[in-house]
Amino acid sequence: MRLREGLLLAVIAAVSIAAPVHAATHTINISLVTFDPAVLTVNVGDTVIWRNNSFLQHTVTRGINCQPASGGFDSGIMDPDGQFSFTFANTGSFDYFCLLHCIAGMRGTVVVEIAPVPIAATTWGGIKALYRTVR
Ligand SMILES: [Cu+2]
Repeated sequence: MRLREGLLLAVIAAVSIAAPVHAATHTINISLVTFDPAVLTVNVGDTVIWRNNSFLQHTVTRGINCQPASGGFDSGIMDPDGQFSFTFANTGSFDYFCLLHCIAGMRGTVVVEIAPVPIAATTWGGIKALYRTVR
């Protein structure tokens, strides 16, 4: 009986080992006067990189209706081939625009969600267990 309990504890310990956190990196391409994709959904902790693939200067400025938000991210002027990155630590919907071309409709949104918790199922002999991997 003690041996079986010990074995069960060992199995529980094995599945409790933390899985590595995999924060993803996403790219938004800037071409002419558009952000592509204009709406991007990511998970908390992910990083977004905006790459200026146009021949124009642009900015990535947090705000809505062409009005910068206080305390938001701002790339400043990005020259052609420049890039800007930002890591999203909180959930929410983050509107942004280009200061130079907002009137022309150069706007985008990053939607940040909580990463789904993976659920796994395993069977050992007659024991079936559901567990979540620790992130
Ligand atoms: Cu622009």
